Amino acid sequence: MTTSKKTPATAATSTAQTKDEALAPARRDPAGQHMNTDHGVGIPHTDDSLRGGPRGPTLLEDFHLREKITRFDHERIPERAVHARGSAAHGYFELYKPIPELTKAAFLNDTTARTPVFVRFSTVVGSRGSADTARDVRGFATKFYTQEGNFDLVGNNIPVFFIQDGIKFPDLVHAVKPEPHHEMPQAASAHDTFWDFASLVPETTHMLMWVMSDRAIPRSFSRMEGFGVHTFRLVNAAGKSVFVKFHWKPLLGVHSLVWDEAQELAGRDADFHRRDLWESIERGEFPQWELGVQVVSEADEMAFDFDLLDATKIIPEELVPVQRIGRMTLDRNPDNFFAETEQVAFLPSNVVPGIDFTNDPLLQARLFSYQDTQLTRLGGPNFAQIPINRPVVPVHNHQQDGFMQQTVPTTRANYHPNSIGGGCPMLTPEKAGGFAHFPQRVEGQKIRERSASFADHYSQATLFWNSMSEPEKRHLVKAVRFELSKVERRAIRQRQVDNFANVDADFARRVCEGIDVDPPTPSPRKAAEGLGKRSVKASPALSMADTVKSARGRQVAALVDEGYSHAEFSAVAAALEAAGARVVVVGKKLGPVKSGDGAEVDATKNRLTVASSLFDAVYIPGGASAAKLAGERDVRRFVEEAWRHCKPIGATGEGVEVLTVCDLDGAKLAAKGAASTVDRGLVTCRATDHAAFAKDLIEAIAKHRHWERER
Ligand code: HDE
Repeated sequence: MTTSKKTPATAATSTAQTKDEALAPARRDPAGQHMNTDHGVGIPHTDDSLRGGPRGPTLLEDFHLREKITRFDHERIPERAVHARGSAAHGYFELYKPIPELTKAAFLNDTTARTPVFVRFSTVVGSRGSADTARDVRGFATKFYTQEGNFDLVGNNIPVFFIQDGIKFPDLVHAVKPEPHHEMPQAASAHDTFWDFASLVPETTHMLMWVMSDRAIPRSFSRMEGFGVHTFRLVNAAGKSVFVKFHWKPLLGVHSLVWDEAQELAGRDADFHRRDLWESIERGEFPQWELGVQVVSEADEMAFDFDLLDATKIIPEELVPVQRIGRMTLDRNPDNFFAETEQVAFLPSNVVPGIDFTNDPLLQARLFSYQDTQLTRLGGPNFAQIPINRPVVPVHNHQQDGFMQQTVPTTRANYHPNSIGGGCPMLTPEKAGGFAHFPQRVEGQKIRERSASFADHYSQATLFWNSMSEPEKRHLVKAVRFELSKVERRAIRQRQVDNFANVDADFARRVCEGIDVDPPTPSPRKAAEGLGKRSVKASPALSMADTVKSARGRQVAALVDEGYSHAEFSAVAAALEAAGARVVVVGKKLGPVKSGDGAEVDATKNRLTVASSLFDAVYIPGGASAAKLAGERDVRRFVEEAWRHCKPIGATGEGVEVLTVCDLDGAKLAAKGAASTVDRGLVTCRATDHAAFAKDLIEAIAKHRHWERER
């Protein structure tokens, strides 16, 4: 990672490092080293405890045994109350063009800088050991180690939140977590307490639409969007402020799994997303996102038909376009999960000069909560000194003591003002990079009251529904029916469908099918007050239908057996790999598989451990192997499952015969001698020229899924 070529002239940045350099002294490499205790004494023997004779009692004086067991006993720290399961990566952010008119933040004005970042993705509801593919919101938290201090953008992959005021967060989380009497279900919102709360709190409706949509089962972290959710402020050097929403736009587009596949993956590979992130970085396929901003002037604060301070609302991109201002690349996996991914502490209150808060009542509560939670989770107030949390600029202040202080202050003057220490550390004037809060005018009576401008809980839920493609609508309806089918209390199901009747009559009617409720009647709704009229009826940007489509990073399972055609396999595999896909050879057994034409290939997976759910596409080459594959039940299952999950399937030569024994809803296969034939993402070819076939298969893979197969 390179350092900024230009360091802003602030007192605080004089000896700043990159994050990689900052982590260097904390790295502990045992290579070539002898083992010793925590107090530095060499350990000659670690396999037997100290005993009074070979069959005698263990002696208390065995300090090595005691240290080893005590350290083990205390290896676990409390898991995060929410977002417990996460995976993270290091990377950097690069700015496209300076934006001094919007903000004075140095890292948003220096195109020569590579600002180090550490990003942690997470699910919200499940425990640390739960599965990656649960239907859930994903956390998308980014720590920018800027030359002016840390900026933490602690966002989600969904742009709105369930509640408008932070005071309801404990209620929401209690309701969605496993039920208190038996701690079930794990990592799932499909149970009574969640839908009881949701149906009683209609402000959840908009977010419910997102969580029931395919957005809540992403294909990978690298294929999901990120959002800062709240409206923040940017402040420029002249002290002028604008409102801003932050976005992360994935360069690979936004893509999701199908629900049946997500459930199967939870068993096949509970680490599906974690592994994808890790392996793609190890392979050098670095996930990338563009940072986008939606900017609204102070004058337009009340111009929209929603309140900018209400975190259950988006600003439709068609009203305020997203300006892409820079790009983030994740290029390095952590050295150690606990030290980095587990100990990282994100604080929405970590901002740098030029970025500031608004009065969003959800954001305001977060400014307190995250600091507070780390005190227990990381054992005291010195958590900011843990290597992964330290800024890359040196820290000097009079905070002191507390559990696990990691620095040794040498000054006698631990207060301000002082003369004994020469007045140091000196204050950092605003002009030299000191943070000055935006002087927003504040007045009002102390009241516990929600603004009337927050009262409309349905219009944007309707906007979301109206913006979906038909397959997306279908999936959303199915997801709600799945969840409500698991709700045992009929009254809760009824109340929820009555709420959904306010979103769209057709949606509510479709949701009701088969879940034993009466036809929905809309629940009472209120209109928001005191707002302008700027709005849209549909927002194409909300749909995933027109996202970036690419074969890059796609995993293709090649099903081979003895006698496969190496000529066909290698021609197609080369074309797929040239398009950025990765071909994984799946055999009956691991190891070398002999082809019918001399060469051989190494099966790195066998059908005992993998299923089509782990891949984006399936390819079956021709050769004598085809007859064997056609006779195998697990091969038929592999192909039929890929078909059901709407995945691209390709076969060449005799490989097409394998498809004839599979139930593929009568899909059209290539006739004898025919070149590439395509039917609903099923690409087959019986000719010898495979260029057209490979092109069609790559196109089918880039499309991600072929929803036209769904019944
Ligand atoms: Fe969080 N949230 N949250 N949250 N949140 C936590 O902080 C909280 C909210 C988000 O990878 C906790 O360090 C309150 C919105 C992410 O380490 C906790 C409220 C958004 C992460 C907490 C919210 C988020 C957290 C648990 C309502 C999207 C994981 C452990 C006022 C903008 C960060 C921790 C990581 C984690 C509190 C609402 C995102 C308990 C009180 C809205 C990505 O402090």
